Amino acid sequence: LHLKNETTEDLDLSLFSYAEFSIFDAANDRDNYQYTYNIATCYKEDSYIFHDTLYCLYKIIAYHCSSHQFQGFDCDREDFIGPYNTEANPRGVLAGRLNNKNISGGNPCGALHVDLSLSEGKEEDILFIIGIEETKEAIKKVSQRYFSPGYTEERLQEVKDYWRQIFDRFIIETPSSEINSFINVWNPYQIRTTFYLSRGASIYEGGIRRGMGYRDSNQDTLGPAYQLDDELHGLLSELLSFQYEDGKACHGYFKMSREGYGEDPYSDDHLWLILSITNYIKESGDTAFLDKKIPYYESTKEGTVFQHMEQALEFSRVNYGDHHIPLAFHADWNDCLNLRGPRGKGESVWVGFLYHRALLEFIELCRMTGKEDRVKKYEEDARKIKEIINSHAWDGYWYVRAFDDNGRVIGSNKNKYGKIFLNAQSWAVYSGVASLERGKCAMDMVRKHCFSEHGLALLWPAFREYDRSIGSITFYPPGLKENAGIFCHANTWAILAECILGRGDIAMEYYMRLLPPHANEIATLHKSEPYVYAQVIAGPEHQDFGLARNSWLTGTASWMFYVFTHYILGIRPFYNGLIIDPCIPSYWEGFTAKRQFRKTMYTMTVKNPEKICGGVKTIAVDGKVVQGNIVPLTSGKEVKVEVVLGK
Ligand code: IFM
Repeated sequence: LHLKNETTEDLDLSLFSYAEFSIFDAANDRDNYQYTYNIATCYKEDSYIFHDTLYCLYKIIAYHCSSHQFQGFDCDREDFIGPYNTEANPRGVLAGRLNNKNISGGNPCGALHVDLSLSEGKEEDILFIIGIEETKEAIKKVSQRYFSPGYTEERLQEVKDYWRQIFDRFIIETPSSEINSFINVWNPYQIRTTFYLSRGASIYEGGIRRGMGYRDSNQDTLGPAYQLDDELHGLLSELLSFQYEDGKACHGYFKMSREGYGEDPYSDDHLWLILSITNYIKESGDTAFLDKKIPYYESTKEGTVFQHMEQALEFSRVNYGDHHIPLAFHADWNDCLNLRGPRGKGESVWVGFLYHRALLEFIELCRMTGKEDRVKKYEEDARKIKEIINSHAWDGYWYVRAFDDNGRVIGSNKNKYGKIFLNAQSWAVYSGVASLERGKCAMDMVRKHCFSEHGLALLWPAFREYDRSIGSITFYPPGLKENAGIFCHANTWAILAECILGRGDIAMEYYMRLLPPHANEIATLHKSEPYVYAQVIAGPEHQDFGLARNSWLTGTASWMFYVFTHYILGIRPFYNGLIIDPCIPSYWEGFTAKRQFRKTMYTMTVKNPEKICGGVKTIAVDGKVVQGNIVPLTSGKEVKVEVVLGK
């Protein structure tokens, strides 16, 4: 804490610190009071508060201390906060004195009372430390180090430098200052968080409930791939080790116990592997990863990464329903579309799109890594699923979303509720299944039925009656979450689809609706933090239309970064170079970007003299014009790229 007395008087101040301790298992602390209230130990010894409950089992001591001598302390939350009070008006602070009482049993905390005189114009640093170590000797050593002059500032500088070198890997300057600050700082910070935590632990997510989500973690690698090298390799290897021999994957897993869950498969989990692995190889050039051997989850058998990928595709190839569309199983990306039914025949058109996209990525990978012999087979699989979807799933103006166990269509104009689903249109385009004509028509219908001032609703109209054969989506209130909420994650794919269609103005409009700083203007309605993405915003059919919920751990973060940088700016790592293919709003005059790719830093200037959305006219690399729109790989440390858009 840095204090400066800017008043014209000398001040006598009382400072209070407060840290709640967990008894090594926060969930148990919260719901097993008969135990936790009778086991806590917390006490003052020398100038420390120690909390060593269960030291015998875990050999960990938590502590709290200050660089300044303290006049008083509390070790029990009830003592410090006081009956009927909260952290907003703690009894200890109101009374100006603490109880100086050790506890044996109770609700452990560390609170310190430091008195400080600060004369006019003076400033002073006060350090409060909370930490854990194995022994009291270690605690003393560590804390004394932090108390030595300059040490803490140096450590803080290290943290700042650490983030600076991450942010410096991708710095942009566009005509929008909000976008610049978001892409240069906030979005990279959030995608790092989701990379580590998946949908595990946050104020909205109980870590022990879900652990690492399988589909989630795969998607969480897409955005931050440019920031991570070994760690990305590590996470992908871990994900592959939670895949079964037949190709399906666990739905989630716990890192420390290595337990996976979800034997009853979801229809999409395994397919995301193809997208995450190909993205990793394009970014890193690490084709050797394909030969790495990794065991399957339920057996001692190992397969190479390439074999794991083939197995994933195989699972979707052989598990199809009456229309030859992939089986829906328990659910697909939409956890709440539960279509399997008693016959197990529900089909997911959306998984068909994901499967087709995965096939295209895999075919490209085979071509670029000398595995030409595999190409024909997968091209044939891709041709088949594309044809099947186009003949069974086109509804006239858009693609349907699924078929239930009885073959009833979902996401059709014939339905009363859920006539059109956003994902079925955006993925029709992204997957490469839709023709340009159908793709444009489907996305126009999205604009007509799902678009709103706060973003795109996941479907229209919301379900208003419980329907067992469609699943839990039908019991959410209309406009919330998967039942026609503005699911931010799914909005990213609409932006992507619009870029593929070349409609940069629409893509930017959708992007800006969800950009968190935009929420500053509607803060009292939106309620979520204006510097992170939230999972969902209440949709137009809900009374709180515009209210955001579940910020931080959402796939929106990774995909937004990916879509903005790969598709709007159009800077896409590829196996043999950096693709430049912007799809920007026509009113932008251009932008600049500094982007690390492999070992090289690319400084790019993109000019848009004709005020168009996309289409590269010329690219010059270090002053030399190159053909096409791929900046070739180089061993150089820095490369200058000048791009002019034009017809
Ligand atoms: O796709 C899921 C995700 O895995 C967890 N949150 C909800 C999403 C949509 O159902």
